[in-house]
Amino acid sequence: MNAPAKIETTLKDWETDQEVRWCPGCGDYAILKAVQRTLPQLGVDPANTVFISGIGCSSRFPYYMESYGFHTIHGRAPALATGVKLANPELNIWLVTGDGDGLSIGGNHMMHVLRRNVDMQIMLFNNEIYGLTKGQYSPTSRVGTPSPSTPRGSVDAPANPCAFALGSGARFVARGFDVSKNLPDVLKAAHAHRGAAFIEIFQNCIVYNKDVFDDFAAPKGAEDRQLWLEDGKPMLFGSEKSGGVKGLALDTETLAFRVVDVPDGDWESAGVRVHNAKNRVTAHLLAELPFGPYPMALGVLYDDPAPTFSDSVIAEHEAASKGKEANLAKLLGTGQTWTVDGTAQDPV
Ligand SMILES: Cc1ncc(C[n+]2csc(CCOP(=O)(O)OP(=O)(O)O)c2C)c(N)n1
Ligand code: SF4
Ligand SMILES: [Mg+2]
Repeated sequence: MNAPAKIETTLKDWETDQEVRWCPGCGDYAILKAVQRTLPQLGVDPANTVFISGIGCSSRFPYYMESYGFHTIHGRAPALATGVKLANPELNIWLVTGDGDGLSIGGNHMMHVLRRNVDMQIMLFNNEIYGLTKGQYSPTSRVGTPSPSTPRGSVDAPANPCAFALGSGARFVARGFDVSKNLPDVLKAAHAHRGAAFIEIFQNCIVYNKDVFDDFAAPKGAEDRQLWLEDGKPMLFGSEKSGGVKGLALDTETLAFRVVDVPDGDWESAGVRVHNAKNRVTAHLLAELPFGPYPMALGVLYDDPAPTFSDSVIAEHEAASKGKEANLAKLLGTGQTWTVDGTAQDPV
């Protein structure tokens, strides 16, 4: 299959005339701009691009993209998107979902789109709350989150979206956050991957879960609390200006990462590991790194392509139909058939 010709667009070409109905200051605005800024760099054609969402504040996204789009039903965007991809594999599909839409009601559908490896970019806006329905706790809310449905604080352990994606068999797993300048690079990497590319995007719900990501997303001291992964590069964070450069080394006894100091930039002597995005084991460790003792692992955690669902399904259909004529009437008359006599008034 030839790669589609690159199309020249600008950010403006991806904006719609719809009134954007998110609360002032919502992190969704920054994600929208990041996507609208990234698409021209990818050279993709709006006429060949589809944004498909479920239900939630995040799922209003397709209204604001000048492309094709479906605002579907709660949790079911993966099913719709799978159908769209099979019907027209040339389309560039972006699925937009939230932590509630994608991991509560739609958790099951999310698992299957990932394990089937349907070729699309999946952006899960994680604000750790149900924004649209006025702030109930979600499957990613931290223990102790007070909400209308958990007035004394939630008691259940949160799901980790990236660990969920890896556990479901995803071949691309990445993380970013709404206002990060690196978000476009994460989106570009996801688009370059053939297959289901899962991106968790931390998003500030300024009304119902304000600033819960500030511990790592706030600009002050960010270099100490964010580990931006780059394939083939040592896993380093911090700086000489802050508490010194640090890195992640693998403890082979406990099979866990540990934070090590990197004096004089000599990361090799400090035992710092080089990030290998094809290593599924370290991807799991990075997804599960507890924030606090460790920095937040961001960027591309895992990227190891495998055959996609649409390619395999289409190849199977082509092999099955090779040399055969397409004749629906003949097909319907094949095998066991019945002739039903009688009428509604005089049933047999
Ligand atoms: C079948 C069904 N059940 C429940 C709802 C109510 N509902 C709408 S959005 C939503 C949760 C959205 O949360 P999330 O996906 O995190 O999106 P956010 O608003 O936070 O972006 C719920 C429970 C619904 N619309 N349909
Ligand atoms: S409720 Fe939260 S997520 Fe929804 S638009 Fe407002 S700030 Fe954004
Ligand atoms: Mg949410």
